[in-house]
Amino acid sequence: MVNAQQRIEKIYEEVKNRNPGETEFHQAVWEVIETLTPVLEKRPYYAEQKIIERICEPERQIIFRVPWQDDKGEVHINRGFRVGFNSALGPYKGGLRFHPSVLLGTIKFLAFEQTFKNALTGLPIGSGKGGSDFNPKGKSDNEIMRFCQSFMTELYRHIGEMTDVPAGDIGVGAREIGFLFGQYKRITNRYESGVLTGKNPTWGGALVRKEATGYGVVYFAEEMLKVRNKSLDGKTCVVSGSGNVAIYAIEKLQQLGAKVVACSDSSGVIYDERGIDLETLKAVKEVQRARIQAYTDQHKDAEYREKGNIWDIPCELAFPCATQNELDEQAAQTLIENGCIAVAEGANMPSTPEAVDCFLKNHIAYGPGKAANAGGVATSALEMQQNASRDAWSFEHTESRLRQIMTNIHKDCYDTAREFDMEGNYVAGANIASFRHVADAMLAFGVI
Ligand code: NDP
Ligand code: 2IT
Repeated sequence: MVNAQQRIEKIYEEVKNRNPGETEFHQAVWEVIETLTPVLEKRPYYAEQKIIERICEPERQIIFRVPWQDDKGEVHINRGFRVGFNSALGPYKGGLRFHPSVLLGTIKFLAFEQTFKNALTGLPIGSGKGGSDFNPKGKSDNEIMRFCQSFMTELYRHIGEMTDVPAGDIGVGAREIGFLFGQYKRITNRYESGVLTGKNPTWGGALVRKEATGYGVVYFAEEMLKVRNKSLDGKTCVVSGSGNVAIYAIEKLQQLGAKVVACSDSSGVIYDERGIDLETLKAVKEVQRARIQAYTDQHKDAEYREKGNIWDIPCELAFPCATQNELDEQAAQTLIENGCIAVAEGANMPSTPEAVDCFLKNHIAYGPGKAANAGGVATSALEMQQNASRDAWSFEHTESRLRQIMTNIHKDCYDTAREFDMEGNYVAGANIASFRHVADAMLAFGVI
Protein backbone atom coordinates (compact mmCIF):
# COMPACT_ATOMS: atom_id res chain seq x y z
CA MET A 1 0.00 0.00 0.00
CA VAL A 2 1.37 3.42 -0.93
CA ASN A 3 0.64 6.27 1.44
CA ALA A 4 -0.77 9.62 0.33
CA GLN A 5 2.62 11.31 0.14
CA GLN A 6 4.12 8.52 -2.00
CA ARG A 7 1.09 8.59 -4.28
CA ILE A 8 1.51 12.32 -4.86
CA GLU A 9 5.23 11.95 -5.62
CA LYS A 10 4.40 9.22 -8.12
CA ILE A 11 1.78 11.38 -9.81
CA TYR A 12 4.35 14.16 -10.13
CA GLU A 13 6.90 11.80 -11.74
CA GLU A 14 4.23 10.76 -14.25
CA VAL A 15 3.34 14.38 -15.02
CA LYS A 16 7.01 15.11 -15.76
CA ASN A 17 7.36 12.02 -17.96
CA ARG A 18 4.17 12.67 -19.90
CA ASN A 19 4.95 16.38 -20.46
CA PRO A 20 8.69 16.50 -21.12
CA GLY A 21 10.41 19.88 -21.09
CA GLU A 22 7.36 21.80 -19.86
CA THR A 23 9.10 23.12 -16.75
CA GLU A 24 6.60 25.84 -15.89
CA PHE A 25 3.78 23.31 -16.07
CA HIS A 26 5.73 20.92 -13.81
CA GLN A 27 6.32 23.76 -11.35
CA ALA A 28 2.64 24.76 -11.25
CA VAL A 29 1.52 21.14 -10.77
CA TRP A 30 3.98 20.46 -7.96
CA GLU A 31 3.08 23.67 -6.13
CA VAL A 32 -0.52 22.48 -5.95
CA ILE A 33 -0.27 18.75 -5.41
CA GLU A 34 2.49 18.86 -2.79
CA THR A 35 -0.05 20.51 -0.49
CA LEU A 36 -2.76 17.89 -1.03
CA THR A 37 -1.38 15.05 1.11
CA PRO A 38 -3.61 15.85 4.13
CA VAL A 39 -6.66 15.99 1.87
CA LEU A 40 -6.04 12.49 0.51
CA GLU A 41 -5.44 11.27 4.06
CA LYS A 42 -8.72 12.77 5.19
CA ARG A 43 -10.69 11.52 2.18
CA PRO A 44 -9.08 8.45 0.51
CA TYR A 45 -11.97 8.31 -1.98
CA TYR A 46 -10.27 11.12 -3.96
CA ALA A 47 -7.27 8.84 -4.41
CA GLU A 48 -9.35 5.77 -5.24
CA GLN A 49 -11.11 7.75 -7.98
CA LYS A 50 -7.75 9.10 -9.27
CA ILE A 51 -8.99 12.68 -9.02
CA ILE A 52 -5.50 14.23 -8.87
CA GLU A 53 -4.35 12.21 -11.89
CA ARG A 54 -7.41 13.40 -13.80
CA ILE A 55 -7.00 17.04 -12.71
CA CYS A 56 -3.39 17.06 -13.98
CA GLU A 57 -4.37 15.99 -17.50
CA PRO A 58 -5.87 18.73 -19.70
CA GLU A 59 -9.24 17.80 -21.22
CA ARG A 60 -8.09 19.11 -24.60
CA GLN A 61 -5.18 20.93 -26.24
CA ILE A 62 -5.44 22.68 -29.58
CA ILE A 63 -2.43 23.93 -31.57
CA PHE A 64 -2.79 25.77 -34.86
CA ARG A 65 -0.98 27.79 -37.50
CA VAL A 66 -1.56 31.55 -37.57
CA PRO A 67 -0.33 33.12 -40.82
CA TRP A 68 -0.60 36.91 -41.25
CA GLN A 69 0.83 39.74 -43.34
CA ASP A 70 2.63 42.79 -41.98
CA ASP A 71 2.16 46.32 -43.35
CA LYS A 72 4.85 45.74 -45.98
CA GLY A 73 3.12 42.61 -47.25
CA GLU A 74 5.62 40.17 -45.75
CA VAL A 75 4.10 36.89 -44.53
CA HIS A 76 4.68 35.72 -40.94
CA ILE A 77 3.79 32.42 -39.31
CA ASN A 78 2.96 32.18 -35.62
CA ARG A 79 1.63 29.34 -33.52
CA GLY A 80 -1.73 29.52 -31.75
CA PHE A 81 -2.80 27.54 -28.68
CA ARG A 82 -5.96 26.92 -26.72
CA VAL A 83 -6.00 24.47 -23.82
CA GLY A 84 -9.29 23.47 -22.18
CA PHE A 85 -8.08 22.20 -18.83
CA ASN A 86 -11.11 21.40 -16.72
CA SER A 87 -14.84 21.86 -17.31
CA ALA A 88 -16.19 20.41 -14.06
CA LEU A 89 -17.50 23.75 -12.83
CA GLY A 90 -18.44 25.45 -16.10
CA PRO A 91 -17.27 26.29 -19.63
CA TYR A 92 -13.50 26.62 -20.06
CA LYS A 93 -12.56 30.14 -18.97
CA GLY A 94 -9.25 31.96 -19.08
CA GLY A 95 -7.22 34.51 -20.97
CA LEU A 96 -5.16 34.68 -24.15
CA ARG A 97 -1.48 35.62 -23.94
CA PHE A 98 0.41 37.12 -26.89
CA HIS A 99 4.12 37.10 -26.06
CA PRO A 100 7.17 35.72 -27.92
CA SER A 101 8.01 33.45 -24.94
CA VAL A 102 4.74 31.49 -25.21
CA LEU A 103 5.09 27.70 -25.57
CA LEU A 104 2.53 24.94 -25.05
CA GLY A 105 3.96 24.40 -21.55
CA THR A 106 3.38 28.08 -20.71
CA ILE A 107 -0.28 27.83 -21.68
CA LYS A 108 -0.66 24.54 -19.77
CA PHE A 109 0.77 26.02 -16.57
CA LEU A 110 -1.57 28.99 -16.85
CA ALA A 111 -4.61 26.82 -17.63
CA PHE A 112 -3.78 24.48 -14.73
CA GLU A 113 -3.54 27.45 -12.30
CA GLN A 114 -6.81 28.73 -13.71
CA THR A 115 -8.59 25.53 -12.61
CA PHE A 116 -8.01 26.34 -8.95
CA LYS A 117 -8.33 30.13 -9.27
CA ASN A 118 -11.67 29.88 -11.02
CA ALA A 119 -12.97 27.42 -8.43
CA LEU A 120 -12.08 29.89 -5.66
CA THR A 121 -14.31 32.56 -7.21
CA GLY A 122 -17.34 30.42 -6.38
CA LEU A 123 -18.74 31.21 -9.85
CA PRO A 124 -19.66 28.65 -12.53
CA ILE A 125 -16.48 28.68 -14.63
CA GLY A 126 -14.14 25.89 -15.69
CA SER A 127 -10.56 26.57 -16.76
CA GLY A 128 -8.64 27.23 -19.95
CA LYS A 129 -5.91 29.39 -21.42
CA GLY A 130 -4.62 30.19 -24.86
CA GLY A 131 -2.38 32.49 -26.81
CA SER A 132 0.41 32.74 -29.28
CA ASP A 133 4.14 33.34 -29.62
CA PHE A 134 3.20 36.50 -31.56
CA ASN A 135 5.06 39.61 -30.36
CA PRO A 136 2.72 42.62 -30.35
CA LYS A 137 5.50 45.10 -29.51
CA GLY A 138 6.10 47.65 -32.25
CA LYS A 139 3.21 46.37 -34.41
CA SER A 140 0.74 48.80 -35.99
CA ASP A 141 -2.99 48.62 -35.19
CA ASN A 142 -3.56 47.11 -38.64
CA GLU A 143 -0.98 44.39 -38.05
CA ILE A 144 -2.56 43.57 -34.69
CA MET A 145 -5.96 43.43 -36.41
CA ARG A 146 -4.78 41.09 -39.16
CA PHE A 147 -3.10 38.83 -36.64
CA CYS A 148 -6.23 38.69 -34.44
CA GLN A 149 -8.43 37.94 -37.45
CA SER A 150 -6.19 35.09 -38.52
CA PHE A 151 -6.02 33.73 -34.95
CA MET A 152 -9.83 33.76 -34.66
CA THR A 153 -10.29 32.15 -38.08
CA GLU A 154 -9.18 28.89 -36.46
CA LEU A 155 -10.12 29.54 -32.82
CA TYR A 156 -13.80 30.26 -33.52
CA ARG A 157 -14.69 26.58 -34.05
CA HIS A 158 -13.43 25.63 -30.59
CA ILE A 159 -15.10 28.34 -28.45
CA GLY A 160 -18.60 29.51 -27.53
CA GLU A 161 -20.42 30.99 -24.54
CA MET A 162 -21.32 27.49 -23.28
CA THR A 163 -18.02 25.87 -24.32
CA ASP A 164 -14.98 28.08 -23.86
CA VAL A 165 -14.79 31.81 -23.14
CA PRO A 166 -11.40 33.49 -23.72
CA ALA A 167 -10.35 36.92 -22.37
CA GLY A 168 -7.14 38.96 -22.08
CA ASP A 169 -3.77 38.30 -20.47
CA ILE A 170 -0.27 39.60 -21.28
CA GLY A 171 -0.37 41.42 -24.64
CA VAL A 172 -4.15 41.11 -24.99
CA GLY A 173 -6.48 43.92 -23.88
CA ALA A 174 -9.71 45.54 -25.07
CA ARG A 175 -8.23 46.44 -28.51
CA GLU A 176 -7.35 42.80 -29.28
CA ILE A 177 -10.63 41.49 -27.82
CA GLY A 178 -12.46 43.88 -30.19
CA PHE A 179 -10.64 42.56 -33.28
CA LEU A 180 -11.19 38.96 -32.13
CA PHE A 181 -14.90 39.51 -31.48
CA GLY A 182 -15.38 41.25 -34.82
CA GLN A 183 -13.97 38.24 -36.65
CA TYR A 184 -15.97 35.75 -34.54
CA LYS A 185 -19.19 37.64 -35.29
CA ARG A 186 -18.39 37.77 -38.99
CA ILE A 187 -17.57 34.07 -39.32
CA THR A 188 -20.38 32.67 -37.16
CA ASN A 189 -23.18 35.08 -38.10
CA ARG A 190 -23.95 35.42 -34.38
CA TYR A 191 -23.73 38.38 -32.02
CA GLU A 192 -22.74 36.11 -29.16
CA SER A 193 -21.54 38.61 -26.53
CA GLY A 194 -20.72 35.96 -23.95
CA VAL A 195 -18.09 34.25 -26.11
CA LEU A 196 -15.32 36.64 -25.01
CA THR A 197 -14.86 38.80 -21.92
CA GLY A 198 -12.81 41.94 -21.41
CA LYS A 199 -14.86 43.62 -24.14
CA ASN A 200 -15.13 47.39 -24.29
CA PRO A 201 -18.12 48.49 -22.15
CA THR A 202 -19.52 50.38 -25.15
CA TRP A 203 -20.45 47.04 -26.79
CA GLY A 204 -21.07 44.45 -24.09
CA GLY A 205 -18.09 44.62 -21.76
CA ALA A 206 -18.49 44.86 -18.01
CA LEU A 207 -17.53 48.03 -16.21
CA VAL A 208 -14.72 47.26 -13.71
CA ARG A 209 -13.34 44.33 -15.78
CA LYS A 210 -10.35 46.45 -16.84
CA GLU A 211 -9.62 47.41 -13.23
CA ALA A 212 -10.66 44.12 -11.64
CA THR A 213 -7.42 42.14 -11.33
CA GLY A 214 -5.46 45.08 -9.92
CA TYR A 215 -8.24 46.18 -7.58
CA GLY A 216 -8.82 42.59 -6.48
CA VAL A 217 -5.19 41.96 -5.54
CA VAL A 218 -5.26 45.07 -3.35
CA TYR A 219 -8.49 43.94 -1.67
CA PHE A 220 -6.87 40.58 -1.00
CA ALA A 221 -3.84 42.30 0.57
CA GLU A 222 -6.18 44.42 2.68
CA GLU A 223 -7.88 41.28 3.99
CA MET A 224 -4.54 39.66 4.85
CA LEU A 225 -3.49 42.80 6.72
CA LYS A 226 -6.81 42.95 8.61
CA VAL A 227 -6.08 39.52 10.09
CA ARG A 228 -2.86 41.04 11.48
CA ASN A 229 -4.63 44.18 12.73
CA LYS A 230 -2.94 46.29 10.08
CA SER A 231 -4.18 48.40 7.16
CA LEU A 232 -2.94 49.73 3.82
CA ASP A 233 -3.01 53.31 4.99
CA GLY A 234 0.41 54.97 4.74
CA LYS A 235 2.23 51.81 3.61
CA THR A 236 5.11 52.03 1.14
CA CYS A 237 4.53 49.68 -1.79
CA VAL A 238 6.36 48.34 -4.83
CA VAL A 239 4.37 47.04 -7.83
CA SER A 240 6.26 45.24 -10.59
CA GLY A 241 5.13 45.53 -14.21
CA SER A 242 3.27 48.46 -15.71
CA GLY A 243 0.55 46.71 -17.66
CA ASN A 244 -3.14 46.22 -16.99
CA VAL A 245 -2.78 44.52 -13.62
CA ALA A 246 -0.02 46.80 -12.29
CA ILE A 247 -1.74 50.07 -13.27
CA TYR A 248 -5.00 49.25 -11.49
CA ALA A 249 -3.26 47.79 -8.45
CA ILE A 250 -1.47 51.15 -8.16
CA GLU A 251 -4.75 53.01 -8.61
CA LYS A 252 -6.51 51.12 -5.80
CA LEU A 253 -3.49 51.30 -3.48
CA GLN A 254 -3.44 55.07 -3.89
CA GLN A 255 -7.21 55.30 -3.33
CA LEU A 256 -6.78 53.39 -0.07
CA GLY A 257 -3.99 55.63 1.22
CA ALA A 258 -0.86 53.62 0.35
CA LYS A 259 2.18 55.06 -1.42
CA VAL A 260 3.58 53.27 -4.48
CA VAL A 261 7.22 54.22 -5.09
CA ALA A 262 8.18 51.90 -7.96
CA CYS A 263 6.95 50.01 -11.01
CA SER A 264 8.72 48.42 -13.99
CA ASP A 265 8.71 46.82 -17.42
CA SER A 266 10.99 44.19 -18.94
CA SER A 267 13.59 46.89 -19.74
CA GLY A 268 13.88 48.67 -16.40
CA VAL A 269 12.51 50.13 -13.19
CA ILE A 270 11.02 53.52 -12.32
CA TYR A 271 11.68 54.70 -8.76
CA ASP A 272 9.72 57.79 -7.80
CA GLU A 273 10.28 58.58 -4.16
CA ARG A 274 7.32 61.00 -4.11
CA GLY A 275 4.95 58.31 -5.32
CA ILE A 276 4.16 57.14 -8.86
CA ASP A 277 2.04 59.66 -10.74
CA LEU A 278 -0.78 57.53 -12.12
CA GLU A 279 -1.92 60.00 -14.75
CA THR A 280 1.54 60.01 -16.33
CA LEU A 281 1.82 56.23 -16.08
CA LYS A 282 -1.54 55.72 -17.82
CA ALA A 283 -0.62 58.23 -20.55
CA VAL A 284 2.69 56.44 -21.22
CA LYS A 285 1.35 52.87 -21.14
CA GLU A 286 -2.30 53.05 -22.20
CA VAL A 287 -2.29 55.96 -24.66
CA GLN A 288 1.24 56.12 -26.12
CA ARG A 289 1.90 52.35 -25.62
CA ALA A 290 5.50 53.44 -24.90
CA ARG A 291 8.27 52.06 -22.68
CA ILE A 292 8.16 52.98 -19.02
CA GLN A 293 11.35 55.01 -19.35
CA ALA A 294 9.18 57.74 -20.95
CA TYR A 295 7.76 58.40 -17.45
CA THR A 296 10.90 60.37 -16.65
CA ASP A 297 10.16 62.82 -19.51
CA GLN A 298 7.39 64.21 -17.27
CA HIS A 299 9.09 63.54 -13.92
CA LYS A 300 12.72 64.60 -14.08
CA ASP A 301 13.28 63.77 -10.40
CA ALA A 302 12.14 60.15 -10.82
CA GLU A 303 14.90 57.63 -11.40
CA TYR A 304 15.03 55.12 -14.29
CA ARG A 305 17.17 52.07 -13.55
CA GLU A 306 17.84 50.16 -16.74
CA LYS A 307 17.76 46.40 -16.09
CA GLY A 308 17.36 47.20 -12.37
CA ASN A 309 15.89 44.74 -9.89
CA ILE A 310 12.67 46.20 -8.52
CA TRP A 311 12.78 43.98 -5.41
CA ASP A 312 15.89 45.83 -4.21
CA ILE A 313 13.70 48.85 -3.47
CA PRO A 314 12.65 48.85 0.21
CA CYS A 315 8.89 48.47 0.78
CA GLU A 316 6.39 47.22 3.34
CA LEU A 317 4.11 45.64 0.74
CA ALA A 318 5.15 43.97 -2.53
CA PHE A 319 2.88 43.30 -5.51
CA PRO A 320 4.47 41.21 -8.30
CA CYS A 321 2.26 42.05 -11.30
CA ALA A 322 4.46 41.29 -14.35
CA THR A 323 5.13 37.63 -15.15
CA GLN A 324 6.05 34.14 -13.92
CA ASN A 325 9.20 33.55 -11.87
CA GLU A 326 10.05 37.26 -11.69
CA LEU A 327 10.75 37.08 -7.94
CA ASP A 328 13.44 34.60 -6.82
CA GLU A 329 14.82 33.51 -3.45
CA GLN A 330 17.40 36.30 -3.34
CA ALA A 331 14.70 38.87 -4.02
CA ALA A 332 12.48 37.33 -1.33
CA GLN A 333 15.31 37.56 1.19
CA THR A 334 16.00 41.17 0.25
CA LEU A 335 12.32 42.06 0.68
CA ILE A 336 12.25 40.50 4.14
CA GLU A 337 15.50 42.17 5.22
CA ASN A 338 14.03 45.49 4.07
CA GLY A 339 10.99 45.02 6.32
CA CYS A 340 8.38 43.78 3.85
CA ILE A 341 5.37 42.33 5.73
CA ALA A 342 3.09 41.21 2.90
CA VAL A 343 3.27 39.99 -0.70
CA ALA A 344 0.17 39.72 -2.89
CA GLU A 345 0.57 38.30 -6.39
CA GLY A 346 -1.19 40.03 -9.28
CA ALA A 347 0.75 37.94 -11.80
CA ASN A 348 0.46 34.17 -12.25
CA MET A 349 3.22 32.23 -10.43
CA PRO A 350 5.57 35.25 -10.15
CA SER A 351 7.46 33.86 -7.14
CA THR A 352 9.80 30.90 -7.61
CA PRO A 353 9.22 27.89 -5.31
CA GLU A 354 12.29 28.92 -3.26
CA ALA A 355 10.91 32.45 -2.85
CA VAL A 356 7.56 31.03 -1.71
CA ASP A 357 9.33 28.83 0.87
CA CYS A 358 11.19 31.88 2.09
CA PHE A 359 7.94 33.85 2.58
CA LEU A 360 6.26 30.97 4.40
CA LYS A 361 9.23 30.28 6.69
CA ASN A 362 9.40 33.95 7.64
CA HIS A 363 5.63 34.15 8.22
CA ILE A 364 5.12 36.94 5.72
CA ALA A 365 1.47 37.43 4.75
CA TYR A 366 1.77 35.81 1.32
CA GLY A 367 -1.20 35.71 -1.07
CA PRO A 368 -0.53 33.35 -4.01
CA GLY A 369 -1.75 34.44 -7.44
CA LYS A 370 -4.49 31.86 -7.77
CA ALA A 371 -6.24 33.50 -4.80
CA ALA A 372 -5.01 37.09 -4.91
CA ASN A 373 -5.47 37.75 -8.66
CA ALA A 374 -8.81 35.93 -9.05
CA GLY A 375 -10.68 39.24 -9.20
CA GLY A 376 -10.05 39.52 -12.94
CA VAL A 377 -11.60 36.24 -13.95
CA ALA A 378 -14.34 36.68 -11.34
CA THR A 379 -15.36 39.93 -13.01
CA SER A 380 -15.19 38.14 -16.36
CA ALA A 381 -17.78 35.75 -14.93
CA LEU A 382 -19.85 38.79 -13.91
CA GLU A 383 -19.51 40.02 -17.51
CA MET A 384 -20.85 36.65 -18.73
CA GLN A 385 -23.74 37.00 -16.28
CA GLN A 386 -24.59 40.47 -17.65
CA ASN A 387 -24.33 39.25 -21.26
CA ALA A 388 -26.58 36.26 -20.56
CA SER A 389 -29.27 38.50 -19.08
CA ARG A 390 -28.67 41.27 -21.68
CA ASP A 391 -28.07 43.68 -18.85
CA ALA A 392 -25.35 46.20 -17.88
CA TRP A 393 -24.56 46.92 -14.25
CA SER A 394 -23.23 50.17 -12.77
CA PHE A 395 -19.58 50.58 -11.82
CA GLU A 396 -20.51 50.76 -8.13
CA HIS A 397 -22.60 47.59 -8.17
CA THR A 398 -19.95 45.60 -10.06
CA GLU A 399 -17.15 46.83 -7.81
CA SER A 400 -19.09 45.89 -4.69
CA ARG A 401 -19.58 42.37 -6.11
CA LEU A 402 -15.83 42.16 -6.77
CA ARG A 403 -15.05 43.41 -3.25
CA GLN A 404 -17.32 40.74 -1.75
CA ILE A 405 -15.85 37.98 -3.93
CA MET A 406 -12.29 38.85 -2.82
CA THR A 407 -13.37 38.87 0.83
CA ASN A 408 -14.99 35.45 0.35
CA ILE A 409 -11.89 34.03 -1.36
CA HIS A 410 -9.70 35.26 1.47
CA LYS A 411 -12.02 33.71 4.05
CA ASP A 412 -12.24 30.42 2.15
CA CYS A 413 -8.41 30.17 2.01
CA TYR A 414 -7.92 31.30 5.59
CA ASP A 415 -10.56 28.97 7.07
CA THR A 416 -9.36 25.99 5.03
CA ALA A 417 -5.75 26.47 6.15
CA ARG A 418 -6.94 26.62 9.74
CA GLU A 419 -9.01 23.44 9.30
CA PHE A 420 -5.77 21.68 8.34
CA ASP A 421 -3.73 23.27 11.20
CA MET A 422 -1.83 25.64 8.89
CA GLU A 423 -3.32 28.95 9.95
CA GLY A 424 -2.00 31.85 7.87
CA ASN A 425 -0.72 29.59 5.07
CA TYR A 426 -2.70 30.86 2.07
CA VAL A 427 -0.86 28.51 -0.30
CA ALA A 428 -2.24 25.42 1.40
CA GLY A 429 -5.59 27.12 2.02
CA ALA A 430 -6.07 28.15 -1.62
CA ASN A 431 -4.97 24.79 -3.04
CA ILE A 432 -7.03 22.63 -0.72
CA ALA A 433 -10.19 24.75 -0.82
CA SER A 434 -10.20 24.93 -4.62
CA PHE A 435 -9.19 21.31 -5.09
CA ARG A 436 -12.19 20.18 -3.06
CA HIS A 437 -14.61 22.35 -5.08
CA VAL A 438 -13.36 20.88 -8.37
CA ALA A 439 -12.92 17.32 -7.10
CA ASP A 440 -16.44 17.10 -5.68
CA ALA A 441 -17.95 18.23 -8.97
CA MET A 442 -15.83 15.70 -10.87
CA LEU A 443 -16.93 12.90 -8.55
CA ALA A 444 -20.57 13.83 -9.16
CA PHE A 445 -20.11 13.29 -12.90
CA GLY A 446 -18.62 9.79 -12.60
CA VAL A 447 -15.59 8.69 -14.57
CA ILE A 448 -15.40 11.25 -17.40
P1 NDP B 1 0.15 43.38 -19.76
O1 NDP B 1 0.54 42.88 -21.08
O2 NDP B 1 -0.85 44.47 -19.66
O3 NDP B 1 1.43 43.85 -18.92
C1 NDP B 1 2.46 42.97 -18.66
C2 NDP B 1 3.53 43.70 -17.87
O4 NDP B 1 4.47 42.74 -17.38
C3 NDP B 1 4.31 44.69 -18.71
O5 NDP B 1 4.77 45.72 -17.88
C4 NDP B 1 5.45 43.84 -19.22
O6 NDP B 1 6.62 44.57 -19.59
C5 NDP B 1 5.75 42.97 -18.02
N1 NDP B 1 6.32 41.69 -18.50
C6 NDP B 1 5.72 40.79 -19.30
N2 NDP B 1 6.54 39.77 -19.58
C7 NDP B 1 7.68 40.05 -18.95
C8 NDP B 1 8.90 39.38 -18.84
N3 NDP B 1 9.13 38.20 -19.47
N4 NDP B 1 9.86 39.95 -18.08
C9 NDP B 1 9.65 41.13 -17.43
N5 NDP B 1 8.49 41.80 -17.51
C10 NDP B 1 7.54 41.28 -18.25
O7 NDP B 1 -0.35 42.08 -18.94
P2 NDP B 1 -1.23 41.99 -17.62
O8 NDP B 1 -1.00 43.17 -16.75
O9 NDP B 1 -2.61 41.67 -18.03
O10 NDP B 1 -0.63 40.67 -16.94
C11 NDP B 1 0.39 40.71 -15.95
C12 NDP B 1 0.36 39.43 -15.17
O11 NDP B 1 -0.91 39.29 -14.51
C13 NDP B 1 0.54 38.13 -15.96
O12 NDP B 1 1.22 37.19 -15.16
C14 NDP B 1 -0.90 37.67 -16.16
O13 NDP B 1 -0.96 36.28 -16.40
C15 NDP B 1 -1.49 38.04 -14.83
N6 NDP B 1 -2.93 38.15 -14.76
C16 NDP B 1 -3.61 38.99 -15.60
C17 NDP B 1 -4.97 39.12 -15.48
C18 NDP B 1 -5.74 40.09 -16.30
O14 NDP B 1 -6.94 40.25 -16.04
N7 NDP B 1 -5.14 40.77 -17.26
C19 NDP B 1 -5.74 38.33 -14.51
C20 NDP B 1 -4.91 37.55 -13.61
C21 NDP B 1 -3.58 37.47 -13.77
P3 NDP B 1 6.99 44.72 -21.14
O15 NDP B 1 6.01 45.69 -21.70
O16 NDP B 1 8.39 45.21 -21.13
O17 NDP B 1 6.87 43.35 -21.76
O1 2IT C 1 -5.01 34.83 -15.47
C1 2IT C 1 -6.17 35.22 -15.50
O2 2IT C 1 -6.98 34.94 -14.60
C2 2IT C 1 -6.60 36.06 -16.61
N1 2IT C 1 -5.80 36.38 -17.48
C3 2IT C 1 -8.04 36.49 -16.73
C4 2IT C 1 -8.88 35.42 -17.36
C5 2IT C 1 -10.29 35.81 -17.68
O3 2IT C 1 -10.97 34.95 -18.26
O4 2IT C 1 -10.75 36.91 -17.36
